[in-house]
Amino acid sequence: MSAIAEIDAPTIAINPFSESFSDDPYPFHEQLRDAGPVVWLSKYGIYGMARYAEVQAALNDWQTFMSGAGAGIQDLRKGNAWRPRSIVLEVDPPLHDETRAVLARVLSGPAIKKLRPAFEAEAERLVEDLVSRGTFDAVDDLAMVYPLKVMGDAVGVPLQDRECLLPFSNMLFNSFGPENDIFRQSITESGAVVKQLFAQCERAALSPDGFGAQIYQAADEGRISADKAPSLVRSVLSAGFDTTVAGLGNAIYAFAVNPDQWQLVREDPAVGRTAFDEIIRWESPVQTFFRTTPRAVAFEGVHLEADRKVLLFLAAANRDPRHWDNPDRLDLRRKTIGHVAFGSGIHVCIGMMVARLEAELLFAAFAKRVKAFELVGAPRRRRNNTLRTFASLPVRVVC
Ligand code: OVV
Repeated sequence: MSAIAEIDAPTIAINPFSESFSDDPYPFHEQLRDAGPVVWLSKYGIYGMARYAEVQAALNDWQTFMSGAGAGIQDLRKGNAWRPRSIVLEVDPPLHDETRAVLARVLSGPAIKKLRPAFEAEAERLVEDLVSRGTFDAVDDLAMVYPLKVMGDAVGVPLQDRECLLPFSNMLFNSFGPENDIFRQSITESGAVVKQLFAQCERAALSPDGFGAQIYQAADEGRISADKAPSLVRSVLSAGFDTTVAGLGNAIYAFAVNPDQWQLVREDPAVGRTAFDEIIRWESPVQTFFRTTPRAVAFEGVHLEADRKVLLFLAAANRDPRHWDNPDRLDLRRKTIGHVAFGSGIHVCIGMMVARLEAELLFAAFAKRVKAFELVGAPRRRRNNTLRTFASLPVRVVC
């Protein structure tokens, strides 16, 4: 028995899924961090953690903060969810390790290296076109276009079948949060989308040489059972598009409002290769994920009840002044190792090398041609229960 008495988590009335929180999460993040290592979010009856040390520790303790009850606010062990669970994100070992191993092989370093020539050619082509236009929307014309093209090709989704990907992800990332206005709206807007997305996970719908086909091959080889292949393809389609759309849009915004930092990218290719990690530390595409307590837990001297959802504020951890110097400042020379924008631990983003490659090659293509990005209209955010992303980002490039 511990000699130290456990305290209850302090209660906070903040609604992390409200419009005002989404408009500007950072002051709320500070309140959450300052309230304690663990807080009780009374609006939803869930715990929250927003400090770096605790978020990092929770991500690395899957026995205490499990994923098998879902990565959203809903406990997938109870009731009927609108979606089947992810068999990699929303499971614990040992099943997790088997499915993860298949994706790890498909998305391995050598596999990603092979994508480079095609990704580079497409980055050059797209950026050349955007630069010749001079003014464009960095969301509609860039952040949505590039991942759909290069990752769509890599997975093996036919060109004409890609429109469902972003509406599906928008809804899925909303569905990790509560059934609020934006969640309901994204469901109404995408009635047909779920069907299309699920159809796209079938073997016959995928090209014979992409990541999708390779997942089916793993089933042929007996490394996973055949029924798991469509579900793993769904994971790749769910996680591999809207996240990078958000990250790339946030990147152009970051460069537009920090022109000195864009100069660093232009001057030093090495900065360009690591810039994306600082950008997603600073403005994290995936703001939050949930875990669940499988039993009553003592954590950092705080008592947590069993079977409670725990909201991990990845984005708040990434700006915790207890861990980072001057965290609100975008500093592309900073050592970003340890940021949790890709998560951490056994569920750490398995596609991160693809995301980094997309960013690196786009930044390099722009660096050759563009002195500065200027906002030419008010950026508009796309509110989402999980993602921090833009709906529109009108920019002009100065050459
Ligand atoms: C990281 C992530 C986001 C959304 C969906 C999934 C994973 C999945 O595995 O389905």
